[in-house]
Amino acid sequence: MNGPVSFETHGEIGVIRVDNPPVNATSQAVRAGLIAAADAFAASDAKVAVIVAEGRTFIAGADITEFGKPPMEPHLPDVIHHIEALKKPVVCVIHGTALGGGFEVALGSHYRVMVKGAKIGLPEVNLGLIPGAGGTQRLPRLIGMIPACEIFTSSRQVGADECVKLGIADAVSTEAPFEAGMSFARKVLAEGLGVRRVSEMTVPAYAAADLEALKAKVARANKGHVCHLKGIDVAVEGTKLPFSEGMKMERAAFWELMQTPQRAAMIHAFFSERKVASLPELKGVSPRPLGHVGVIGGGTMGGGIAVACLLNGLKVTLIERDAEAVERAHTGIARMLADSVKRGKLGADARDALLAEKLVTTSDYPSLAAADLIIEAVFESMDVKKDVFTKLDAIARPGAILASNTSYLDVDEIAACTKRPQDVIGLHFFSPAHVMRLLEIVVAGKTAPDVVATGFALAKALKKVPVRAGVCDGFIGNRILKTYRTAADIMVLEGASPFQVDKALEEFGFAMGPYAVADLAGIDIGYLTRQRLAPTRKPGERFGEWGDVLYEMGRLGRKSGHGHYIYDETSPKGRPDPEVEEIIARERKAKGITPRAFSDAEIVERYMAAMINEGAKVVGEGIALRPLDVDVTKLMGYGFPRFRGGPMHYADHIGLAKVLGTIEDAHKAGDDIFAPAPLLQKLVAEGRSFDSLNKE
Ligand code: T1G
Repeated sequence: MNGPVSFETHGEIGVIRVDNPPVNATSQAVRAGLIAAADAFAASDAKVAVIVAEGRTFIAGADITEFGKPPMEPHLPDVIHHIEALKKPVVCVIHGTALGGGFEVALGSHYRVMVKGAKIGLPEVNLGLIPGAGGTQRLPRLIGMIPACEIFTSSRQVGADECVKLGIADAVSTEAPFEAGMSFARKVLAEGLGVRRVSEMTVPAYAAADLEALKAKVARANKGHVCHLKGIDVAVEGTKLPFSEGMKMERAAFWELMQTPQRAAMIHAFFSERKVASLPELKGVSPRPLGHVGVIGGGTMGGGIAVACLLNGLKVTLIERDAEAVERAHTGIARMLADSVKRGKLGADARDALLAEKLVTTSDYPSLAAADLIIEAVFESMDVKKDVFTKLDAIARPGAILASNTSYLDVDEIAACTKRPQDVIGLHFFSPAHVMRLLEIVVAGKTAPDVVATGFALAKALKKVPVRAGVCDGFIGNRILKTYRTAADIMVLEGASPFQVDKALEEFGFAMGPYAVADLAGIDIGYLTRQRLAPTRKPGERFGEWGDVLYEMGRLGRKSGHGHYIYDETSPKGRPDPEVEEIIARERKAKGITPRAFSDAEIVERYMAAMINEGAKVVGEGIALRPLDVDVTKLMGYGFPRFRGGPMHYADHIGLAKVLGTIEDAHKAGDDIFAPAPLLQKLVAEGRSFDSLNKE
């Protein structure tokens, strides 16, 4: 047999081998190959078959590149049914991550052996789908309704030991995949084990209350998403029917979801998070060494960066200004690592080894002389940063990379205070730096290509999602944030309540609205930003100033128990403070504004138009390479709802002409933030989408 699936016999054991790099996705050729191999097994003298995959993982799912295209036979559910219906037993060997359709192939096998370290999962909900090849019908029969629904609605990966406990796996092997399969097949032969079809099992009894509790938890955790509860409904109702009828129900629901904008958005997000790291400028460019990282500043950001590096095997030397600050930084790092131990992400011994062997905290700059990369994470003041970079320039070894974690300052200006501007780059982490996956790689005018490549290599090492950004105030994320925050403020000045704005945007899918975010970040942050921007404001530029009033009243947001919202034991998540409306009313009056009503729809439309328009400016100016880079930035760092795919994908979905219309209408009031982006105008004139730029 040629193609990605082969069949061979070893004595009484048949081996069905899948080899479809990079992750053995069940492409059409794999599906057809599995059918042919199953038939070859049936026709052979082999008494038991092993399904095993080459490469780093068993089948990692359906071939997502086929989504959105006309489905091609054989369909995966039919392939799996073909395997399950065989009259001779089939053993599936799972290594790496058997996800989605890959795990469903395993469920259609009669036995499952997992290689140590292997995991299974049903992550379809991350793509706006549900398992579509029997997962909702077989898994509840195998392990029970509640654990099955928990697995496919959480999309979590389940390790081999837990799979044995749940009844998913029959054994865990320390052998390599092929040998593990052969050993288990010999056991099947020796014990005369026959076929064992999951589809012929019945769902163990479960308490309706447990199901309702799970549904409530899933609904809370996935506001706005459709697929999670749909999957539970199909699992519950489908398994009450004969298996073939349940499969029809699952298939219908799967194809219904396949047509939704949510599925298109989440597939866009999936591929964009990968494509964002592939840049033409990096082709063939090798990164510099990256074993030893220096961090300057042990505060929230510096400590978080140090922990991110330590958790990913890098040696860290962290500098603080004096012994007390060094001690404080070390304590902070130890606390974050202890939290990782508590959450089961790190063993206690491993934590101790990191602190003993991989971390040095000191006030002695010369200890950075051997560092490969030094990340400055001190106070957001250009003078302070220039002082640090001047020192670093003098002690860092030749070829060491000097990076700033600045969130908006000019990296060109920072580079210019060193003798090695080619070695200077911005690495903008997001707080908490050891948790948030976004990393803006800010490329200054003289940054060398291999320094850029090293920034991307660092992101990969830290399991972060890197986005290349050019130098401007706020780079990609914060620059766009400033615009849509101002758009929200202008709507509040014109009559909307900040609480209505938050509610409308949370209904749209944001985890939090802009004013709840302002409370969380700290009203003082907003105050300092307005102070910083004051000298550059144009006459007549409209912006909200009630935040300054709150600041002067000592209302710093969540950290002081009072901001736009009141946070106390009766309302830990915050309740609107009516006094804020009075403060805003006074500001409107002082500015001669007669308030008008806003609908929730208009709030969302205007807010999103401002975000999209600024995104188009950022792409048009080359600050972001492609619209997908803007999408990834907002998805990974600013809580943009994943089921909408990012602002630029969302713009394509609602139509760029509509967005431009909203912008032009808003611009009539004269606010610069609503000046139409030339790129948006160009695309509308040419009848093109933002996505058409992603393919270039
Ligand atoms: N289809 C096509 N290509 C895929 C793919 C897939 N399912 N998964 C990964 N790739 C590509 C990816 O684009 C990248 O390509 C390369 O493989 C390495 O991926 C019927 C309908 C498996 C954990 O959702 O979670 O089955 O950039 O960089 O970090 O019910 O890939 O190299 O050209 O992510 O080692 C369900 C999605 C599908 C799994 C490996 N399965 N993949 O992570 O490598 S829906 C998934 C992953 C389904 C059934 C339903 C990860 C990984 P390139 P990578 P990685």
